[in-house]
Amino acid sequence: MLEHSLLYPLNTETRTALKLDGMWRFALDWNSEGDEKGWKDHIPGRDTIPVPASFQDFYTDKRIREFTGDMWYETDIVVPSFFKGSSVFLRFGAATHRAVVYINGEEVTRHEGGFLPFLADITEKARYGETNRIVVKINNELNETNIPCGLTITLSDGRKMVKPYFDFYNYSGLQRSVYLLALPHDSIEDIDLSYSVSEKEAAITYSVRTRGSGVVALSLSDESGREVASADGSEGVIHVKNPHLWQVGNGYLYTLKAMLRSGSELLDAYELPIGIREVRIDGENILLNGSPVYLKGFGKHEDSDIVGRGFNIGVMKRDFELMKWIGANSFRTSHYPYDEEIYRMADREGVLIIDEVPAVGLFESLANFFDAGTGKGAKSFFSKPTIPQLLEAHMRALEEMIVRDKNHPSVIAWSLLNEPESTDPNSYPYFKALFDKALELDVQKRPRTFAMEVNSSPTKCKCFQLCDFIALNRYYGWYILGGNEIDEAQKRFRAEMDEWEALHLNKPFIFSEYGADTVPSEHKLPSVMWSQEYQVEVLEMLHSVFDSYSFVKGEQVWAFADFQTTEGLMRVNGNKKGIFTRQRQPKDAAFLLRKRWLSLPVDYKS
Ligand code: GCB
Repeated sequence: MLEHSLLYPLNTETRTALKLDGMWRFALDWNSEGDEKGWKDHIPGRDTIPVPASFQDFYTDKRIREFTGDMWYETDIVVPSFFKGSSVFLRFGAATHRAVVYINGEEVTRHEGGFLPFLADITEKARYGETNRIVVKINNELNETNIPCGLTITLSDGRKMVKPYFDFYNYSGLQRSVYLLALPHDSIEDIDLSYSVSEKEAAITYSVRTRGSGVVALSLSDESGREVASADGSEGVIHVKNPHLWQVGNGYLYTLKAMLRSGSELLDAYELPIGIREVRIDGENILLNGSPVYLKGFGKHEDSDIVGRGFNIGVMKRDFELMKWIGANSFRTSHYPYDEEIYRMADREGVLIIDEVPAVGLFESLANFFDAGTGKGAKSFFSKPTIPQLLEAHMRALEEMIVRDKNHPSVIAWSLLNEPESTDPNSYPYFKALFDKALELDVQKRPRTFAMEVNSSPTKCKCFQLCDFIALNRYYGWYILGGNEIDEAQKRFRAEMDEWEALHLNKPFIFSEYGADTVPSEHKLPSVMWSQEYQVEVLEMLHSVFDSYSFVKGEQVWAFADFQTTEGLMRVNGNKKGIFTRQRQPKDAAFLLRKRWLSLPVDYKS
C-alpha cells in the first residue's frame, strides 16, 4: 500500500488545498555541486520559472534547453497558523523524473518516476504562521532502472545528454501543480468503487479506507444536488433506482460524499464525482453498460508550445473541443499518465481513456520508434541485469496510476507498456507480474493490454495472450512500404491480419497507433510521403483494412497533434503525425476522420 493518500486535492468543510503555482526560483546544477554546497537551504542566482511547466522551451540558449542533470526549484511559503493541528502535506502532481523535497533545509521525501503524484508530510517540520522555504531537487536523467527507459551519456566537454529509447522530448521539471494541503488527522484516505448496472437499478459496491478514528457515512447526490442514496459503514453496497448511467458523449456525474464522523462531529469530508457505468470485455466486444462500443480517437501527448509537457488548462479545453468536433470518443494517454485535470474533464465529457503507465522504451534502441519496426533494436531487453530493479519501478508506477485513476469513469482500460520487446523469450515473467498486479489492484477489474509494435506478431510475440484485448501499433504505408508501395503495404497488412484472425483469439482488437508524418506546408498531387495528400491516402487505405475485419473494435490514430521529439534525421522539428498541428489547427486528414467518425455508429460492427 502506498504511504499516503493520492486523492485529488480538494477544499471541503474539513480540508484545505492551496495551489502553490506561480514563479519559483530556479537553478541548474551544471557542476553537480548543489548537494555539497547546501542548495537545499537556498539555491544560487536570481532566475525564476513558471510552475507548472517544463523548463526547456523558455530559454534561448541551447545548452540550457538540453540540460541533463539536477535542477533546483525554490519557493517561500507561509504555512497558515490555523493549519496547526492538521496533517500538513506538500503534494506534487509530478516531478520529472525524480525528486528530493526539502523544507527549511531538511529532507522530507524523495520520489522516483516523473508522471505521478506524491506527497511530502511536513506536519512536524513546518513552522506554522511563519515563512517556510521549500526546495526541490529534480533530476531528469534517463536510465534502464526507471521508466521511461533511455541512456544518459557524457559529452567530451563534461555535459550530460539523454538518449531516450522513445520518441518524445525529455521534457522535465515541475510539470504539474504543487499544493499545500491541510487534512484532518482522522481522515478519508482512499475509496474503492465497483459497479453492477441494469436499466432499473445500479449496485455500487464501496470500500472506504480511513486513517485514525471515526465512522464512515456516505451520501450520493445527482447532478441537481438531490440526494439519491446514502449508506453507513466503511464497506457496503449502495443501490440506486433508475440510475442515470455514464455513457459515451454523455458523462453524467453523481457526487459521492464520504464523511468521517465521531458522534455529531464531522472529522473529514471528501467529494468524489462518480459515473455509474460498467466496463467489460465479452468475446470480441468492448462493452460499456452492456452495449458494444467502437473506439474512435487518438494516441496523444501532453505537449504544447512554450510550456512543453507542463499542464496547460487552455490547451486541454481546446483538445476536448477538437475531439468533439472530429467525432472522437476515446484516447490513450500515451506514453504516461496525464495530469489529473484531464481525466476529470474526460469524466464530464463522456470520453473513454486507455490509461498508460510510463513504460516506454523497454526495447533497446537509440530510436525506438524506428529500430523497433525493423527489429534492429531487439537485444533481449528483458535479460538485462537491470530488469529486477526496473520491474520494481514499473510496478510502483502501475500501483500509483491505478490508485490515482481508478475512480474515473472515463478510464476503461489499463495499458501496461508501449512497444516493449515482447519477442524476447525472457519477457513473459515480467509481463505476467504486471498483468497480475493490475488485476489485483483494480477492484473494477478493467481490461488490460499493452501496445504492440510490428515485431510483436502472432508468431513471435510471447505475451499477447495476457491481454484482455489486443492493441496494435501499425505503420503499414509509412515505416513499412510507404509512398508508391502503398498497395504492397495493404497486402502485407492484410496478410498479418489474416494471421491474427486464424488464431481465433475471441478478443477485441484495436489499433492503438497508425498514421504518417505530414508536414503541414507540404501539398502535392499526386501525393508524396510527408504531404497532406499522402496522410489522407494512408488513412483511407488503413481504414479499409480495419473495416474488413469484424474483430477490429477500435482505431486510435497516431497522433492527435504534432509534438516535440529529440532532434534527428527521422524528425522535422518533432513528430509530424498529428491530425492537428501543434497549435491545434486541422490538417486535411482531420476532415477525412471527421466524416468517417461522425458516420460510424457507437456500436459499429456489433
Ligand atoms: C510508435 C511509438 C510512438 C512514436 C510512433 C512514431 O510506435 O509508440 O511513441 O511516436 O511510433 O511516430 O514513430
